[in-house]
Amino acid sequence: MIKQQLQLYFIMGSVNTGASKPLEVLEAALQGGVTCFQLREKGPGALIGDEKQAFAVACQTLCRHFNVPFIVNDDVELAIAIDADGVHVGQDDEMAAIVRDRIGKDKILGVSVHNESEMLAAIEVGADYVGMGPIYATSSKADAKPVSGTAFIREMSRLYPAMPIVGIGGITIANFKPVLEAGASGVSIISAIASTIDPYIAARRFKIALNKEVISS
Ligand code: FQP
Ligand code: MG
Repeated sequence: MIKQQLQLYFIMGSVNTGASKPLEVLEAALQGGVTCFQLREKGPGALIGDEKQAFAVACQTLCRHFNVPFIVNDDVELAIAIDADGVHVGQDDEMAAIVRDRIGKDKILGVSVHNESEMLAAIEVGADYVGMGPIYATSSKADAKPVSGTAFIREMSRLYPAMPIVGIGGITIANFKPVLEAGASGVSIISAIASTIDPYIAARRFKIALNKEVISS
């Protein structure tokens, strides 16, 4: 179930959409077939406080309409306040074990991992999926770690096949295949959907290409 939902995991904040309106971009991406959404409202110019919460609720409403899980990045407080479907945390955020306690076992918990000990810790806290990256060079995260490639996905998916993996960082329609071949259930996309002229077309193209991969594998 969660593995299918990770297939085309769209991530966006109000600062990732250039001249386009964020909610219009999200709606287009949902129409194009993204299977999960993470609100990542951070970086210069990001909304805060009540404005962030109102934007989050608007995104959540759109996601509900398309039956797509709505995940909040970093901000556990906000996720609980608006009853989001889940939270994604990295190693520098609130500890995953505490987040799991706060959100309960029925919510989706995603954790970023970069090595096997972080992977084991994520399994132990009952993470529903792990994010791995940056697979390729990315411009969406100023403090991104060095590019990891797909080797770590390959290794972890072999050792821990029950834990769903999503690849993130610099993924495009031209380079996503090795991520799935390495064992990821899906790919996370920011720019290649949010920063394009037509996010509907971008999402649709990903969707069609991903479905082809599933059939041929
Ligand atoms: N994987 C994923 C997901 N989502 C993310 N936001 C990250 C990794 C990165 O805390 P983190 O998480 O290292 O950085 P930031 O909070 O700046 O995004 F798997 F969902 F694709
Ligand atoms: Mg984080």
